[in-house]
Amino acid sequence: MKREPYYITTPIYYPSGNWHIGHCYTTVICDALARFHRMLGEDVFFLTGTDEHGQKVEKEAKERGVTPLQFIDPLVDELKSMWSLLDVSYSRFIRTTDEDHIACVQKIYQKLYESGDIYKSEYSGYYCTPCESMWTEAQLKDGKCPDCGREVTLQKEESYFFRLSKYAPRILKLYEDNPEFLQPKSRVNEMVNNFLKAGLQDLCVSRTTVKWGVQLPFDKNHYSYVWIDALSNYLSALGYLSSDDSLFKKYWPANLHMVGKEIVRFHAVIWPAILMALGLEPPKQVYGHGWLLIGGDKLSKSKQDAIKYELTDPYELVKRYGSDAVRYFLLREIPFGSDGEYTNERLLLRINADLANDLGNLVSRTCAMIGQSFSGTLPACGKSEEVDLALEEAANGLFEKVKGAMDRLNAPDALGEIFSVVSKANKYIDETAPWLLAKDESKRDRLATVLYHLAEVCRICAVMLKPFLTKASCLILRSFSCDENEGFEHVSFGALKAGAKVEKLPPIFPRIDVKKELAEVEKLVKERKAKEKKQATPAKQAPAQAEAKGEISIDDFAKIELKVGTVIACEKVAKSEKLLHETVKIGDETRSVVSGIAKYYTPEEMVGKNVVLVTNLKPVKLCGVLSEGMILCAEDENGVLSLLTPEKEMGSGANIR
Ligand code: ME8
Repeated sequence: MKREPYYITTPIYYPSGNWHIGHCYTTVICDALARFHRMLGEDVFFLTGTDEHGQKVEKEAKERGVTPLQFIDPLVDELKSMWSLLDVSYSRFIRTTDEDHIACVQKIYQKLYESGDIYKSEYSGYYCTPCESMWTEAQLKDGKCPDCGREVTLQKEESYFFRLSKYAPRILKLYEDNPEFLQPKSRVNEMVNNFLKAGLQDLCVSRTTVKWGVQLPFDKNHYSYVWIDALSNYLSALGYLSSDDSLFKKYWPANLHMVGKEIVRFHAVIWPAILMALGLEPPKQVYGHGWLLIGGDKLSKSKQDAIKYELTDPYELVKRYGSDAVRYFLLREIPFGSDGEYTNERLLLRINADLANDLGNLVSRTCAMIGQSFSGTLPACGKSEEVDLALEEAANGLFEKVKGAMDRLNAPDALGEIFSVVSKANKYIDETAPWLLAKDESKRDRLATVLYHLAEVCRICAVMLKPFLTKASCLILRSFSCDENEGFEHVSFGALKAGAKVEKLPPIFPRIDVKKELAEVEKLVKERKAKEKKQATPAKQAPAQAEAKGEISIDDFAKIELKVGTVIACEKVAKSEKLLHETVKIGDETRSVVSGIAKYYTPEEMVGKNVVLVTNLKPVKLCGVLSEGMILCAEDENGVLSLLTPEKEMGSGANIR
């Protein structure tokens, strides 16, 4: 039987680092949907990745004296490890620096150029020579460069443009003919009133000054500029325009692009226009979800400082409460399509009320009672009474209700349905009082029936929870000797066989002392902030001057301070496969240094080594660890690194000239 294809995407993330729980929202929702559709037996392709080109990355890398890829790679590693911590089951992680993506983007540009949808014109803007950056009038600060505060000059730059204006009427028609295309409905009004009604402007899609992008095949002086490159990932990941486009044929048009509301315009206006120009169908749906807020504002990287004592770091949250609890909060707490407030207290209250009390108690009581009264073997179900039938009915109706909610993409409602059955089962325990039945030998059959009902409800709820709570659901299924890999084949009451082994479970969600935990979190956040303040880089320095290429003078060379240092301690950087964190003694001073040599040296090998360092580089944070210098290495043609050390024994702190 042919399995229905289901193609779901998240936006591709900017490799900005400093990840917060808001970043996890889009991807965790998509993961729950992808898992749900897999369990329905569909053939799911779930795409996520990183959006790596552009001026910002080019500049930041330059300021740090590294290549854009050297700057980005550790951040991409971090993001991937965050998804693995949160059990995100993507089919492909695409990077816009992947070769197949670049080749596809070049073919898309070529096609649009040949069809006349891309044409050459002029872009005018304000140019800052030292920063090599072009700004719009609105971006200027008091008429000066917003980055370095220096004078800018009005310049015209030759650019290519995409004929977006041509497509406005067709996009309006797309909305009219397909009410499902853009959801929730309010976003349609935003797009129509704020953009489409007034007509669209053609879009600048190339630059000559920003070179960290995809080179245009028909004009080598030009590089892709933002959205065509980024949006095309949804096609390039499927092999569109490549020698093997079988995935594209199978999965396009996408079922769902899930995006945050701030990027709906790009996905619901620019993207369908590009697809129309390519002669392709638009995606079936774009959903613009709301934001996680803190104190009423969007939780974002730049707002981190304003956050008082809220812990927003996904690594720390997962470490403290487990991935299921973090996933559960994101999927349950925020009314779908709207914004929702994030606080540690709300997270802890959810964990205690729903996971520890309701679900945890139901499962542990059921397993414990089967253990005590039937030596851990599931008894056969006797004749059902009215109270049992009501519970059976609730359990039997659950799949359809959850499916209905998930068809509307509404994970909070889906979880609400599951937890309503969990609550009913807890109430059933109170009503049937199995602890009393256990004391009366004549009620043994009744006890068996009650415990069978509870076990079945635990099993059905665990199956339904699999897309959401990836770990706890499997633990529950295993404790009832069920196959944790099953889909939704057996979600009606009565599938559990009497005689199955039932194992006692330790508490899957231990109850948290909220007051104590909040105090600990506050202390942790305060300590982190104090540490960050101490490590903060000096006031933003003027960006590196655009130096003449080629030869440098002896004065230029003298600007680089090189010294010998001794590594006195070394460890792996937790969030990266490539980085080591060394503590280096340089004369009387001790510095924290991060270097990308984990593939070639173990931390043990590094300790005691005399190394050569650049000591006057601007400090940076790599994977969250401060680096106050760069250890020098030789690199062969295969990229293998070898440390530079003085040929004779030299004391630490010796100058290099
Ligand atoms: O926009 N609450 O990438 P990005 C909810 N590269 N979601 C949030 C959030 C918050 N506080 N903060 C961020 C980009 N997000 C582009 C996309 S696609 C072709 C290019 C979500 O790293 C945000 O809404 O800024 C978006 O869905 C995702 O994180 C990535 O955002």
